Amino acid sequence: MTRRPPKVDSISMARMTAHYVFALTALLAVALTTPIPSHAQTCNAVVQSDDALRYNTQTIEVPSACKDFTVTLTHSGRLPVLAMGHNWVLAKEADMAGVARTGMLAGAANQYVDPTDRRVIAHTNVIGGGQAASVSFPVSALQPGETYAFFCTFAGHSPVMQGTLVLK
Ligand SMILES: [Cu+2]
Repeated sequence: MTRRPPKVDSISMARMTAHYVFALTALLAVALTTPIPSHAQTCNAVVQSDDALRYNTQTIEVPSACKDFTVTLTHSGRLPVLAMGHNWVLAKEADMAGVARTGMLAGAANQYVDPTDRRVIAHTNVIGGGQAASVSFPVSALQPGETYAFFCTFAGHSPVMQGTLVLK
C-alpha cells in the first residue's frame, strides 16, 4: 500500500497566500513609515564671522530627524579675540536680550556666557581671527513651532550679530 502525499486543500492554500500578502503589506508599511535615518540629513551648519561684526548666515534649519546638531563657527578676520571675539549662542528668541545681558556681565573669563543662565541652550567658546569653534546639542532640546535665536554675546555684538534657528 503506497501512501499518497497529502493533498493541499484549496482553503489552506488561500490562507497561506493571505498571510503572505499580509506580511508583505506590513513590511512595506514599516519601510514607508520609518523615518529617514539621520545620516541622510544635514545635521550640521557652518557659520562664518569676520572683523566686520557679521555672521554670513541669517537662518539655520535643524531637521527634526537629526539626533544631534553641530554648529561650527569660523572667524575669517585678523583681529585677536580680545578686540573682535565672536561666539555662537543659542536661546529662544524671546530670551536673546536677557542672555546677551548676563553674558556680558559674565565676561571674557566665562566666554561671555553666564554658566548659571538656564536659558542658554548651546554655545561655543569665543574665538578670534583665524580660529574656529564647534558645539553640538541634542535636537530634542528644540520644540516644534518655537523660534530660536543665535547670536554673539561678546560685548555689544548681539544687536548686529544674530540670526534665527528653527526645527524643521
Ligand atoms: Cu561677536
